[in-house]
Amino acid sequence: MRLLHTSDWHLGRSFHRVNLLGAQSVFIDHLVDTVREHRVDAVLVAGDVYDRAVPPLPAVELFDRALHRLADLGVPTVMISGNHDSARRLGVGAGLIGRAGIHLRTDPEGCADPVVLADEHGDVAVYGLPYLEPALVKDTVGAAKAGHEAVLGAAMDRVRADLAGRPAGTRSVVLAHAFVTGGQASDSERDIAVGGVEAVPASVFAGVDYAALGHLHGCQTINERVRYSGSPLAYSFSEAAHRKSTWLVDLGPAGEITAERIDTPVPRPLARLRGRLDDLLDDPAHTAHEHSWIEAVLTDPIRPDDPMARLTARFPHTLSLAFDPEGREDDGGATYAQRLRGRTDQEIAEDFVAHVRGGAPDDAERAVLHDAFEDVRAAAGAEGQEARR
Ligand SMILES: [Mn+2]
Repeated sequence: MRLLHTSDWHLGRSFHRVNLLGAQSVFIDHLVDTVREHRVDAVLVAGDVYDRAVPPLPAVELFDRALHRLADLGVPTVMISGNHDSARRLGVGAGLIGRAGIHLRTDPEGCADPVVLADEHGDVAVYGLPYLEPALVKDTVGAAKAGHEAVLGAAMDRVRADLAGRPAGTRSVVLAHAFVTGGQASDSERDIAVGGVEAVPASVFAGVDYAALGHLHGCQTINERVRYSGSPLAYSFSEAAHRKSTWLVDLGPAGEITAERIDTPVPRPLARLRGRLDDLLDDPAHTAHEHSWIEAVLTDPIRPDDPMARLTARFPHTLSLAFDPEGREDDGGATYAQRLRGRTDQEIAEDFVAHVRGGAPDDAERAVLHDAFEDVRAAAGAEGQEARR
């Protein structure tokens, strides 16, 4: 059985000031062409269909067109909600859409209720696990505690129990939206760590033939059977070196896996340039980037006049401009973004308290900050994933 694995479409997302809807529409065309040309048997979309809970209307319309085109192909599709989606909103009409062969799995309650496909070698049970927000789904999935590993582990226990009751030789595929240990993050995933340690070991997927993952935006192979497709488009300059793609996965008669990367269309390459303004404007090495989307960091010791206008004369698609003057050692030279990079909300808040008051928060104060983040997170997730009781 031939599967096409993709994720993290983030329909409605823009890239700096560029609206990406046109590029996202080109990706949908490419997806439909790939399904047809490679005779794909099923499409798997591993979450973050939309960029936000209430997406802009043009993104909803693009999704609607995508659903119609996938349904017209007559190729079954299984989709899950990611941490950016509102599971409840995305799931509206799922029963009706399912009759057209597009199976939207947004409810944690149904994680052990697979879409059963078949080929000449027998059944393939496809389990769609929507993004599982620990605090909200702990009871639904029967987890002992509210951590990412605990809830995903409990959901997978249910999957394995269901699979054990199916005919011998039934092959299995899981879709999940999670941060698996060993995966490489970029700057465009929304952090899911506030609910506890975010990383889950790949061993949580033991017992299934293929885990089609979403969340991390770089295409990557955790192991032969556990892979991320990554996003079809770059959503931050940290992805400048990514090769964007989908996975074409062949599932053999006994569950053997062979996978091939299919590159997605690139609307415009990305480049990160660093140096003095005059050097960036003169260096022939940068000719190849003249039509790229540019992130420039100027290192001139004294900030040059009108840098954006001068830079765009050579690089008309400059989207980001920052300054990092040479020879400045103290951290006052670091930009706000640089100082926040790689740090948790909790760490930033604790430093803020220490900065404004001149003393680090004590244990009780740290607990107050922690609870406040948890409350905000639960409230933000509640619209999409109200705990079912
Ligand atoms: Mn994502």
